[in-house]
Amino acid sequence: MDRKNLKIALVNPRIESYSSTMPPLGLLYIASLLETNGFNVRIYDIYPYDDSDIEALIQYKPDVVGMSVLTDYWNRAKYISERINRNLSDSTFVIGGVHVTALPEDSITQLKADIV
Ligand code: B12
Repeated sequence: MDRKNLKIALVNPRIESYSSTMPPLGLLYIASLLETNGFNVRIYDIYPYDDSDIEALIQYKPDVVGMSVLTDYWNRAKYISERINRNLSDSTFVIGGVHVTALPEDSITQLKADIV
């Protein structure tokens, strides 16, 4: 498949905290590298209080979903990953970030991801 036709969505499972108003820099680094190499990337910095951003992600039908997980984000990440697994079963689901780097086996099992 042509790189430009591969739809990649990067997901930040945002929670409410004073510093969570910052953009997710780690995901943005990944997005910039992918764009430089010709890939089509969208960032979903998911609003914590309703599911409209999750619905938009599902409607987009990405080929690859990459979600970043800090420990503080765990419950929200679990909720979003359940929606991804239920509605985007054909997408490759990749997880990364501080929490899953520390606990890769537990994370890939609990979030039912394809790649950690
Ligand atoms: C700078 C920093 C901040 C800044 C900027 C964060 C931002 N907007 O990205 C501010 C002050 C805003 C901040 C806030 C918070 N932070 Co902070 N922060 C850091 C710090 C010092 C460096 C992070 C960084 O920029 N790393 C460099 C980038 C490149 O790494 P990265 O984001 O992890 O992403 C890379 C990889 O992890 C990986 N990756 C990440 N996601 C994904 C996803 C996929 C699919 C893949 C394949 C790879 C991948 O690839 C990325 C590129 O290389 C670290 C401590 C440290 N020394 O690492 C703490 C740290 C990450 N923060 C931490 C915490 C708890 C928070 C807050 C939740 C605090 C709070 N309660 O509000 C918030 C979260 C807000 C947010 N949106 O991120 C903890 C996380 C602990 C944990 N177990 O999860 C850390 C480890 C500090 C600590 N020791 O407690 N933080």
